[in-house]
Amino acid sequence: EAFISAAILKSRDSGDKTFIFNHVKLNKNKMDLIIPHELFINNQFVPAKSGKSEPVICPTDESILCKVSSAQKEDVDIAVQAAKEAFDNGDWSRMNPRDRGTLMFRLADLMDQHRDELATIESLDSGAVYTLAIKTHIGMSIETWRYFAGWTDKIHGETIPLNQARPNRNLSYTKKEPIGVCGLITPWNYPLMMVSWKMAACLAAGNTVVLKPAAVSSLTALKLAELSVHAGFPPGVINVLPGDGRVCGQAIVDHPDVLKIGFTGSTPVGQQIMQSCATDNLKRVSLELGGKSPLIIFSDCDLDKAVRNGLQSVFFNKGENCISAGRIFVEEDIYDEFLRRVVGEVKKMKIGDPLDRSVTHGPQNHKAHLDKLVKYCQQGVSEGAKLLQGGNRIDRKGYFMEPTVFCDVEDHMYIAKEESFGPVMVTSKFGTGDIEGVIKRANATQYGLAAGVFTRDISKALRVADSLQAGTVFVNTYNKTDVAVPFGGFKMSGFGKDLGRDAINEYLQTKAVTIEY
Ligand code: TAP
Repeated sequence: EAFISAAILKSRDSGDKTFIFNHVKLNKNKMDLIIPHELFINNQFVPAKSGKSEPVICPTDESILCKVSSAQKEDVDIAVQAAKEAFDNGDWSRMNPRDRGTLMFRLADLMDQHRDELATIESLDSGAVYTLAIKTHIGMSIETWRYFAGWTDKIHGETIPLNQARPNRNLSYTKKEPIGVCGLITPWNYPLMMVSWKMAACLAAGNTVVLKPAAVSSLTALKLAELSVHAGFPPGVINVLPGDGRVCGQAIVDHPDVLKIGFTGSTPVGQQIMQSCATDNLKRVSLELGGKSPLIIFSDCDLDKAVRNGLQSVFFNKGENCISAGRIFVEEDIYDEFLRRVVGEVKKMKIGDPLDRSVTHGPQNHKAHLDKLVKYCQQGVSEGAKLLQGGNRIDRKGYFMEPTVFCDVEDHMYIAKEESFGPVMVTSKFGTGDIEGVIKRANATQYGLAAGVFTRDISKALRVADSLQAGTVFVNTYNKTDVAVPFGGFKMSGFGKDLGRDAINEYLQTKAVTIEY
């Protein structure tokens, strides 16, 4: 049972402030962890008004790490009020954009100083392998804050020439203004990174935030909130409400003072959110949703590279990766060789405690997800797909799933159409030279998040990249995302971009001012 107490922490930034909050103290991974576990509103950690809290389960050993307060509608009302006050009347709204950037840089520096602690918490909470958590979950989060901090003083409009109706002259100019209180709702696969992708862009644009992280993995979002106080963010700018999506998430989506929703999650929940946004106050909305990304491997590729990337395209972060290659199409003449090599590599994967530096495959995020994956594999088998490797829960404590490889998967099968969001490779072959045929099959999905192609023929690669209906296309690589490159889907994978310059525009509105003189 975790130790819970009120504590006084010296501000690690200035040394002269104290910040008092309830927290859980754990010693894991040879370090002391300070984990806030209450709602974060107006720069204070507070329990839910109802007193409700939910246990946080460690997927590695199924132990309870701590209990986290669970926000209800009444807590949402208080947090939105705080965010509105900060936007309308607080220091944030009066701040020079460059000072806003300075705060964000300072937060990034604090995250960097706490990188090991954040990565350990992420690993315990989500099952992410520690080495990956350091580099990607936390590392890319830090880069994201720095990238968007750099945008704060580069947000500006245009001057537009008008017809000069004599005797008067006219001038129009545009301004890019923040929208107001934004509700951000995020999933559990890269908990801190999904939060950072949205929140950094949203704050850089000058908005204030009410965030609902995924209920099952909310600890690093709360740690970020703690660090934001040390960084010096004014009260009400960042509010973090762990809680149930149907209760807390829906209350944010329905709130009349929230003017924009940034959502990452499943397509059905995204559709529900868009409907709610339309019926209430016509909120703006950006949706990063599910995917079933095709990866096409031609026989003229660098096969070593294709095997390496093919494995990463599926098993990276135990498959809990929105751009994970949901279908791999391999040209007939290298199909058997590709599968032989892939299965050989999968057998070598080290499965175990994600805090062990030599482990490459940790537990799935939570039990319900693991159960879904096992059923997904059973359905693949029952429909006649050939199971080459894995397919079952591993017989040990924790939510471990065998890395799985299916072959000879036909287009009509469930596993060819639906996302697993887990470590399940779904492979099919295509006829030698049938470029048009494989493009058609790759595009025959409701989703359009990402896609990939491997070939040494650059013209073929670019022609295929042009034809793939996806927001991100990788050529001779996979999973290579960067904070400066816009990220987001086509079709039912949603709309609106995270990352890059495009993401800033998701959180701005354009005002045109016309003057006669
Ligand atoms: P969801 O079940 O859709 O949950 C996402 C978030 O929405 C969670 O915080 C959830 O709360 C909340 N939510 C649920 N119902 C809601 C409602 N009625 N109103 C407001 N919020 C609500 O997805 P998930 O299972 O966490 O994540 C997996 C899915 O996310 C996959 O389909 C994956 O492809 C997608 N994903 C996409 C991307 C991008 S960038 N496109 C990135 C990562 C993941 P709870 O905590 O209660 O569940």
